[in-house]
Amino acid sequence: MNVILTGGFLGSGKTTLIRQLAEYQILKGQQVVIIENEVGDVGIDNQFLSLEGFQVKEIVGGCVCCTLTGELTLAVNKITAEYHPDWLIIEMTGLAKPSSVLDSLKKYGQGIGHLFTVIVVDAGRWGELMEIMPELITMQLVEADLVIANKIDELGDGDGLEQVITGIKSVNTGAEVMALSALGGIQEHCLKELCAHAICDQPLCPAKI
Ligand SMILES: Nc1nc2c(ncn2[C@@H]2O[C@H](COP(=O)(O)OP(=O)(O)OP(=O)(O)O)[C@@H](O)[C@H]2O)c(=O)[nH]1
Ligand SMILES: [Mg+2]
Repeated sequence: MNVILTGGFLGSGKTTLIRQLAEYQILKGQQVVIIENEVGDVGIDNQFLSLEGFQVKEIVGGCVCCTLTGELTLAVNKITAEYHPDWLIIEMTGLAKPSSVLDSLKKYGQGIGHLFTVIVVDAGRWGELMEIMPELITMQLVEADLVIANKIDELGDGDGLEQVITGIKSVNTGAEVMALSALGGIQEHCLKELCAHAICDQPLCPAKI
């Protein structure tokens, strides 16, 4: 089971990405389970995704990066034992810091092949968010294997795409950056590349599925 841990600030486009990613993997004949974590007692994203036919497990009422880290590990191990899917996609809350989740999954997660971290950035609000909450955005970005610079359709007069990419690279030199607009539909070659990266220990390896 390969795990894609997805993070990024509130409203950056995590669910919009995950919906298309899971759909692509299922079309390729692979089994996918999604874990949705939401701070409130009622999960919205998981309800929509379940209605759309995806296999979704919800963890609500707290954040998997702090109070509910144990719950996440238990859920992952249960999914491994019961379904053993090809892919497990985890959506963290927008305020989650991925490092503790990664530590916990690496120590206690069972049946995990590759563990790949994708951080989604709202490119249209890059300058604003880096000004208002640089610590959180930085803590998310430093753990990324791949950064999705999303909402490039919303790049306005402020930051240009080059500035956003340079900013991301200055925080995490090792991460790949993919710029796109998830709302308009992610191109298949991007989804293919993302999946290939997720199961490859080398950066920029050729697509495998
Ligand atoms: N303009 C634009 N809007 C987008 C894009 N991707 C997502 N959105 C919109 O941004 C809003 C938030 O998207 P979500 O996918 O729910 O974001 P999220 O990161 O899962 O949000 P939370 O789970 O609440 O943190 C929705 O209204 C999406 O339709 C994009 O590429 N461009
Ligand atoms: Mg979401």
